[in-house]
Order: sequence, then C-alpha cells, then structure tokens
Amino acid sequence: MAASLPVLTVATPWDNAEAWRTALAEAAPEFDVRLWGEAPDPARVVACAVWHPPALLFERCPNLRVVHALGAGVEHLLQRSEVRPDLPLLRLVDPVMTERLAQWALAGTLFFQRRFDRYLRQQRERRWLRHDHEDAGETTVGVLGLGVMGRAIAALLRRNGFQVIGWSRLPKELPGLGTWSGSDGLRAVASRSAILIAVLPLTGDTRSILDGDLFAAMPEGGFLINAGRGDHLVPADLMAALDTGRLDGALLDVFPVEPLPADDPLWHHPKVFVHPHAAAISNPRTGAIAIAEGIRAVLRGERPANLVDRERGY
Ligand code: NDP
Ligand code: OXD
Repeated sequence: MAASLPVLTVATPWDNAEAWRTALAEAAPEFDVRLWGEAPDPARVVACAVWHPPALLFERCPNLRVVHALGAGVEHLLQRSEVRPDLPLLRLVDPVMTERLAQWALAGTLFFQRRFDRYLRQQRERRWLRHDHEDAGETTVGVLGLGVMGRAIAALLRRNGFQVIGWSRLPKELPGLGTWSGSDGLRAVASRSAILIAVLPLTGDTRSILDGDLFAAMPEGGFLINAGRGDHLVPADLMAALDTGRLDGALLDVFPVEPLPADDPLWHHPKVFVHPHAAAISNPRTGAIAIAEGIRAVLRGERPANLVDRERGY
C-alpha cells in the first residue's frame, strides 16, 4: 500500500532526522515519509523537509514540487542554485519554537538586567558585592526584526514589564510598541535601547548590521543579544565595544561558523556568553504539523502561509 503513496523525504545532518521522519509520518499519513537515501524511487518524491540537504536530492528528484525548511531562517537554502526559483520554498513557523525563542530572549534580558553576568564573574573571584539595578519598567529593550519571532519577544517582554521598542524593514503600527524602520530608524532604536535583541533574517541588507557604528549609537554600558545569524555581527567591533565599556555584555546564540571553532576569541571574552544555537531548537512533533500543512497547501495549489519571498530574501 505504502508503495503507491507520493514520497516526502527528510534530509538533514541533525542527529534527530529519524525523529523528524516519525513525526512527519504521523502528521502527514497521505505520504510515504522516508529519510533521504532510503527513498526507493526518487521519481515519487514530491516534497522534501530539509536542512542543509545534499545537492543530489534536487538532481535526482525530477517531480519535486515543494521544499520545506526544518527551521525558520532559510538564507542557506536561498544560496543554493539547486533549490530552483520555480520550487516553492517554505520556512518553519511553529508556535512552540516561537515560544521557545521568546522565552530565551526574556531569559537573556533578565540575565543582563539583573546582572547575573556580573555575579557570575564575581563568583569566580569569590567576591560578595551587591549591585542595584534598573527595574523592568525603567529598562528599554529594542527588538530588531518584528516578524514572527520579534513580535513574540516584544509581547513577552511587555508582559514582564519592560519598555519595548522595535525595528523592521517596512513601517509598522503595533499596539503598545514604539516602532521604527529604515537606517535612521535603526539608530533611533539603538540610541534608546539599554538592551538590543537582534532577531533578523540574514539578507544583503542585514549582513554585518551589528557593527561598531550601531554600538556607538547605544547608551553606554548596553547589552547585545543576537539570535538571528552569526553574519549579522562584526565580532571584532563587538569585542572592541566590550573592551572600552561602550557595551557591557553580549549573549550570542548564532555564529558565522557553527560549532564555534575552539580558537575563536569569543569563547574567552569575559563579557561574551556563548550559547550553542539552541535558543529555539525545532521541535519535530509540533514542527511536523506545520510542515504537513504547508506542503498540503502547495500541493492543493494554494499559497501557503510561510512561503519564502525570494525577492526580499526571507
Ligand atoms: P520573519 O520573516 O517573520 O521576520 C523578519 C523580520 O525582520 C521582519 O519584521 C522584517 O521586516 C525584518 N527585516 C528583514 N529585513 C530587514 C531590514 N533590512 N531592515 C529591518 N528589518 C528587516 O522571521 P522570523 O521572525 O520568523 O525569524 C527571523 C530570523 O530569526 C530567522 O531568519 C533566523 O535567522 C532567526 N531565527 C533564529 C533562531 C534561533 O534558534 N537562534 C530560531 C528561529 C529564527 P518586515 O516586517 O518589514 O518585513
Ligand atoms: C532557525 C534556527 O532558523 O534554528 O530555525 O536558527
């Protein structure tokens, strides 16, 4: 019976590929779900759910009709010529993953606002010193990127009493949130933000956006939290800003090369907190439901909710 079903193939270097296969088989029983390499007849593959897929997959599957990413940021797939422009590319939007990222951003915000960074350093020196701090209502957090993730972060921070402002490509009106857009807008948000949280997609316009000019615009002693992509950041500018005291701490989840190489100076900087791209790990059980819906919509000829706009690059 399974032999007659169209094939959905899963291709990812992650060690939970089998968990994705199982979850997708449950969420999309109308497909024969196989790991790439185990699909008996590539001509029957109509859909794939992938993260860093092999080039061969696109060569060998002439009837592929939709590519679904197993994560939210798809710049690496947009750079691949095998993901032909006529193939709809979908990205993962899963409420569980969104909640995970928002909670991580809140944790990072509290970490700096309540100065856990300082107390961790003090503990290493066995120093007992208390520091007063600004309360949430006195702390402005700027969120760069007001898409699915940025809005969820902003909402959770507001529920926890923080003053929140945000920045996006196009102007926006969001209840209770001061918003800016464009390059002047970026400076305006940075200059008001004690803590800046970046959750942008990586595009030609956003590459290296977290640089010395931006840090110079921030209030003295500010903090940076980056959950977007490593290539948003100019690491040398960050370390210079931390060394001069312009910034006082950074929490980084993403890096240009992952895993972060052992000799990278970010590992050792006393004011940098390295987090191994785990702010919002995709959850196979809930992610599979969203992926199945997206693939079904494409196969029905509908425009899926999470279609990547190749022109704008996210
Ligand atoms: P969305 O596409 O929903 O939102 C992107 C936001 O970025 C939009 O508000 C968009 O503006 C804004 N933006 C894009 N380009 C610019 C620009 N040039 N100037 C200003 N704003 C810009 O994406 P998500 O919120 O779902 O995810 C964002 C990114 O977060 C992902 O691409 C990925 O890199 C990263 N991510 C990281 C995770 C982790 O675990 N570390 C997990 C999930 C995502 P506009 O609204 O005007 O279009
Ligand atoms: C993603 C990520 O883009 O995990 O989903 O960074």
